[in-house]
Amino acid sequence: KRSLSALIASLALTGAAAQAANPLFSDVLTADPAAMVHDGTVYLYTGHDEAPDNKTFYQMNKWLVFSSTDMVNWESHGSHMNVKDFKWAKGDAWAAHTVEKDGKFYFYTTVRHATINGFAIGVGVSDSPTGPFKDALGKALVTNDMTTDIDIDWDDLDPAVYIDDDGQAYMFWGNSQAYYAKLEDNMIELDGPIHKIDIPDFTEALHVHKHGEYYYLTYATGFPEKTSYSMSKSVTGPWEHKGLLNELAGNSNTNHQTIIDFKGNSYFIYHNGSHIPDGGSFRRSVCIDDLHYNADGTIKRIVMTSE
Ligand code: FUB
Repeated sequence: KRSLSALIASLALTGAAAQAANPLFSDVLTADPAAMVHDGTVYLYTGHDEAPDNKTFYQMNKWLVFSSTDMVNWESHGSHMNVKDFKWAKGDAWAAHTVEKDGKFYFYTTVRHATINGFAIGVGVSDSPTGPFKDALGKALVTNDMTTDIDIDWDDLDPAVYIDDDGQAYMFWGNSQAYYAKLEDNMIELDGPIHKIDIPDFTEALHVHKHGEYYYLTYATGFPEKTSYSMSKSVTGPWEHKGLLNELAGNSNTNHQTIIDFKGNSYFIYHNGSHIPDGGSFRRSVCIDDLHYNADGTIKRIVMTSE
């Protein structure tokens, strides 16, 4: 491994964005990253893999939050929410996403519902980006019985929220079938119907961001997962498919991304199974790599780095 100072010096020479070595944290397992830029700081929300090995399945009970003002030095703020904070859920602190509106922070997350079959989406709320967050609704925002036209119980997961330039918030989510719906001004109710999005080879991990005049819908494709993306001039589509953005993330069958612009650079944040000595599909680690746009708005393939 290169030392951090050597890494920063070499990045300065090549003109690349300075960032910490991958994987980001060696002392804790992190998965399903979602980043929010707020007041000159990046807040990184992650899940926490607790499976003892890579043969069983996910064991995830709480979420973690970290912050940085330079993408190199990261401060841990511990756990901002536990799946037990959602009294109506029975476990599975899976992928989540945070946004800010009018000084409040909303944490949209996947959990397994205790009484309605399948996954569901809950909302936490806090006055601080680092929490603690509390259950905003006392019930799920979306449950599996609200999207009954697809006969699987895991299609209501991986929420990602995007607030458009006019202040209207949209929530995207799904597995196998992609969905979106408007959110009410209060951010904790759906405003109108649930729409389907048809994108090729969609698996999960929808994420929406805007750069310049384009909206980008990125998502996990296939299994083991790569990352694909589509572009549009509107947050509600139609989406034009642009192909692969990232290859298989080393040693992990999932590849869950979030994309931000921060202090003049763009970043692709994802997870892989590179944790030493026992990383893998159920023991994942968040990584960060540079993301570059072409002049026509398309995105260059991500070059994953492992040191
Ligand atoms: O972490 C559990 C699940 O794995 C997430 O909800 C998916 O996006 C995949 O990363």
